[in-house]
Order: sequence, then structure tokens, then C-alpha cells
Amino acid sequence: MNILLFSMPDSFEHMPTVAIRMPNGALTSLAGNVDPHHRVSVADLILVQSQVRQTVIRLVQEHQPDVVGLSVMTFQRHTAQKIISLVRRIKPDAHIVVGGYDPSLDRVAYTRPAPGRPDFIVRGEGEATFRELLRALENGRDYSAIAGLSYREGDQFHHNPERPVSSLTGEEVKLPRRDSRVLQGYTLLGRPVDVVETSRGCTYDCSFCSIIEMRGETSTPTLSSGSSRISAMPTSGGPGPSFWWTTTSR
Ligand code: B12
Ligand code: SF4
Repeated sequence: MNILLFSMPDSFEHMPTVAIRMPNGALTSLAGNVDPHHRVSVADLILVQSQVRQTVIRLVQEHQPDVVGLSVMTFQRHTAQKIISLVRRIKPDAHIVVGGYDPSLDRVAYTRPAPGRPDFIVRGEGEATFRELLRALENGRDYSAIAGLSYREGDQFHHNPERPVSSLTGEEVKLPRRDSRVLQGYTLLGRPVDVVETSRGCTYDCSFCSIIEMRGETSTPTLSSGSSRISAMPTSGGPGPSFWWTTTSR
């Protein structure tokens, strides 16, 4: 199947894109964890902030996606709903999936009847849930056994049980696929940048933070420099980024 994954274009006023244009770590991780016969394209819309509509239309026409996925933070919800409506108009048969912090923590906002409503909500960690969803779509299987998934039947959403948190060590979560990106130009203060994930979750409970709600009070260990996740980063001195931003919580 053709899969097109978008992150949202919105940035906070203190993070203008002239200073920071960072890739979304979730989407390349999803791309690295689906079955290998799928064609996955990742588009970080932060790179085309002034041409969002044209870019979405162009990419949908070029890639003819069977599945369109959106990664959404809370302050980006309204934009996500507008993009879903746009995709529905230009590719009505595409299955639309949302994931990330906002759909995970406020699923109700995505289930109300409205033009920007998705077909599926992936709650919590997405790698295994999204892979199983693609298998079910491909083989016409039912969705009720897929942990972490909410799915729509007519106007009714069903919410399956939660999926347990994964570990970054071992083979449970495979390496991200950065070569699935179809837009380029990530920079931090004008220098090339990329992200590498070194741990997940947190054992603290700060009231303003979404981590605990998302993953529970657990933390996967911080990876050592010998791990495959770190050694798969392009080495310094080569064509790779000048900066690596780690996604560890603390
Ligand atoms: C790295 C990071 C950044 C970087 C890069 C962000 C980027 N380009 O994505 C920078 C520094 C730029 C950043 C900025 C901000 N961030 Co930030 N960031 C993070 C951080 C530390 C890691 C995110 C990450 O890559 N995780 C690794 C990936 C693999 O995990 P994931 O994102 O959770 O994705 C998984 C699931 O959510 C799901 N999933 C996600 N998307 C999708 C999509 C689909 C289709 C599917 C199926 C599944 C799915 O599957 C993924 C794999 O399991 C998180 C905290 C954390 N530890 O997670 C905060 C976090 C995401 N940021 C947060 C916030 C608020 C911000 C800012 C708004 C802060 C601010 N006030 O300016 C800005 C906004 C950025 C912008 N666009 O302007 C909040 C979001 C809270 C919320 N409720 O939405 C978080 C959770 C921090 C927190 N403590 O609460 N951020
Ligand atoms: S990730 Fe940071 S802000 Fe969030 S609970 Fe842990 S220590 Fe607190």
C-alpha cells in the first residue's frame, strides 16, 4: 500500500521556523516499523509553512496514498482537522489515521461527527499498532483485536484496550527510516539537524507534562553510545547533520 504521513506545520511563536525546523521522530519510526512491502512517504509540513495547502494537494496527487497518517500535538488540532477535510476532498477513498499526543490524550475531540474526523485513532505508541492496522486493512480483517486502536463504524467509534509500552532496547521497535522523507531542509540556527530517540517515558510526574498520561509512570533505559540506534546515525564529518537532538524525556 502507499502510505503518506504528515506532521503538522504549526510552530509556537518562540520557535519560529527561521530558527528551528525539526523533523518529527514519530513518523520515521512508524516508517521503519511497517512491513517492508509498503511504500511510506514522510512529509514534515513545518518545512513548507507558507505553502501547506499546495504541498498537501501535490503530495496526495503524486503518491496516491491508500492511507494518510497525521501526527498531532494539542495546539495543532485545528490544523489537523483542516488537513483531514482537504485530503477527504482530493482522495475520498484514503483511510485517514491520526496519532500522537493530542489524539491519544483527547480521543473524544476526534470522534465527533465533523468534516475533519479521521477513520482511525492510534493511541499511545504507534509502531506495532500502525503495522497491525495496515495488515488488517490489506487483508480485510476486523480491527477489534488491535490494541491501542480506536476505529469508526458508521458514526460510532470503538476503543480497543490500551497497548503496553514498548522497549527501545532489542528488536521490539526497529530503527527509524529517515530515507522515507520527501521534504528536506531541517535546520537549527541555520545548521542541518536531525533527531535521535534515546529513551521513552519518565518516572516523574510534573503536572504540566503529557508524558505520564501518554506512557504511564515508566521509563525505558537511556541508550548507551554502543546501541544500534546511536551507531546508525550518520557520522560527523560526513554529509549528515551538524546537530542531533535527543528525544529523551529527562
Ligand atoms: C523532540 C521534541 C521536540 C522537538 C522536535 C519536535 C518535532 N519536530 O516533532 C522540538 C524541540 C522542536 C519540540 C518543540 C515543541 N514541543 Co516537543 N517534544 C519533543 C519530545 C521530547 C520528543 C518527541 C519525539 O520525537 N518522540 C519520539 C517519538 C517516536 O515518539 P512520539 O512522538 O510519542 O510518537 C509516538 C506516538 O505518539 C505515536 N504517533 C505520533 N504521531 C503519530 C502519527 C500516526 C499517524 C500514528 C499512527 C502514530 C503516531 O507513535 C509514535 C511512535 O510510537 C516530546 C516528549 C517525549 N519525550 O515524547 C516533546 C513534546 C511532544 N513536545 C511538546 C510540546 C508542547 C512542544 C512545543 C509546543 C513546546 C513549546 N511550548 O514551544 C514545541 C512545538 C514544536 C513546534 N512545531 O513548534 C509536548 C506535546 C504535548 C501535547 N499535549 O501536545 C511534548 C509531549 C512534551 C511534554 N513534556 O509534554 N519538541
Ligand atoms: S519528562 Fe520532564 S517535565 Fe515531564 S514528567 Fe518527566 S521530568 Fe517532568
